Amino acid sequence: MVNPLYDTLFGRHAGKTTPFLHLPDGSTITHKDFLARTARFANAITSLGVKPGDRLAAQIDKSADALVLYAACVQAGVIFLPLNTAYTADEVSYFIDNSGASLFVCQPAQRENLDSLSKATGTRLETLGTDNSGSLADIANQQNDSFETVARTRDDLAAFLYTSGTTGRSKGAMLTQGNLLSNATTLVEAWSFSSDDVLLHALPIFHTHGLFVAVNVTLLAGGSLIFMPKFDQDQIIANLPRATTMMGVPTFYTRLLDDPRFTQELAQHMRLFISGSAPLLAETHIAFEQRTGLRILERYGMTETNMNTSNPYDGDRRAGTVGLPLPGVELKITHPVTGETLPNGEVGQIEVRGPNVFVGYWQMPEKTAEELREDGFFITGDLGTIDDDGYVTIVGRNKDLIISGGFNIYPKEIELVIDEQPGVLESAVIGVPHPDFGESPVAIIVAQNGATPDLDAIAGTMQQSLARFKQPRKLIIVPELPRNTMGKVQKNVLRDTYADAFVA
Ligand code: MLC
Ligand code: AMP
Repeated sequence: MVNPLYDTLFGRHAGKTTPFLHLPDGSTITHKDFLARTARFANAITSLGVKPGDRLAAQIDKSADALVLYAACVQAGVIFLPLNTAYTADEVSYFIDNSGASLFVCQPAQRENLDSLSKATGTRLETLGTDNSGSLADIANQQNDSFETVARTRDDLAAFLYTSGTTGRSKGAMLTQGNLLSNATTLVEAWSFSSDDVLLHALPIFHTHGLFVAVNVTLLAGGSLIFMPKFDQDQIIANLPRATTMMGVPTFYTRLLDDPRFTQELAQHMRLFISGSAPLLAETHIAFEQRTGLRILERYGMTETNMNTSNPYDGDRRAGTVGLPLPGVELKITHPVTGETLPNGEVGQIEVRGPNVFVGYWQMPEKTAEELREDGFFITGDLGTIDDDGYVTIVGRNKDLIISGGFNIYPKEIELVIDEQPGVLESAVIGVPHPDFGESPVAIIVAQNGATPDLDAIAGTMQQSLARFKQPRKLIIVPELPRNTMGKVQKNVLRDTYADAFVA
């Protein structure tokens, strides 16, 4: 194979006039047309001087062309770096600078806002809209619809996904062609995907879940996607009858359950509902089964590892567990201090090894060494147990992380911003239960002696520097933070104290 990822996911569909994308306006894009447009984009980025191994960063709205851009990068051997559209210019500038991207593609409306960033980093800026608009689309429209696929091996890098860290500094997780391919192959088999599948796609495509799981699996199986711009309850209800499968974060399922239109009749034809990226409460799993007669299949993954475990397709899908290690994935529970493997039933840190595990963080060898052991096991930072049947249950996290509606929020990043504000001595950001997002951040702030921090001004500053989903919905001033005898802030105490912060 010239380029394993391109050939296996995209090239295999050459010439097929069957639909690949069903768009919200009722139109469809066939595999053949998708590949022709991919070639135009591959020509376009190459004509701009982007070479194999270069990084192309994209912060663009979800659209068919956004997916084409991903395919074009794979075909041209360019490393694809998708970015959450919620990120502010401050956040984006770090990713562009750190990755050394040679091309940054943003939404047309953002060009002016991001122009100075592009000048400061020396990165070329082009734009791409959702409707064949933007400077990159203009260039692509002038190109040839064939492109000589760039040769790659499974060890070549295919994508960088930035993930924050407990120090507040984001790290670029480097994923190879082999990482993505092995996981897609495993999942097609594990979840019985076929060319008959029509996946209702409402996830963003800048993360593992929406891109490397939902899209790659469907491509490999030869199925099609109902490609929706975002999760919209009415649209989901309207499109369910045409779908056979759906993948979502738990918020998708709790929102559907809150909707009386989501009935057994509407859902019963569905082959499979899959949940991941955040804990699906056992009560949600049970309520879903009571409503529809179907059991959600919960799986567990990470940016760095793709998917690690899954409940069985055929067999017992156990509520509150993330199922069994996927074929080819080794999983063990270890002691957080000694690293020794613990017996079944004991809580420890979850470590995984397999062809799905990334190769390290971009230009951060020390960070890589802290989490990726020399023997190939990756320390996930999640805490869990394995039972005697091999089912894994996640019971907590060994990392200070909040997951809100499937988006990761690292408290440190927010605390660093708050601590710099006038009148603030220190802060602690904690995640507490939220009825819609599962978890949501609350900022607990201690004032400097005699000062009264302006909470509105703090919220305003956060708006400038932090994506909306990271901004705590509640800021609370307290006289002091609870500390243990070592002086460490006891976030568990704060989480208990403010557990009801979002209870209606
Ligand atoms: C949007 N908002 C969020 C938010 N999403 N706030 C907190 N957490 C979120 N996840 C903000 C909006 O900006 C808006 O702000 C307000 O909340 C209400 O917006 P909404 O319209 O209700 O939200 P919506 O647009 O419907 O988005 C919610 C969502 C979305 C859950 C559908 O966040 C989503 O698609 N999440 C999926 C994330 C995902 O794909 N994760 C996979 C990571 S990969 P305001 O100012 O208007 O109040 C991974 C590996 C693995 O984890 O295992 O899969
Ligand atoms: P990310 O870095 O965005 O890829 O998020 C990965 C993290 O999401 C994991 O380390 C887990 O903490 C969490 N996660 C993913 N899937 C599940 C799940 N099914 N149940 C609980 N947590 C999950």
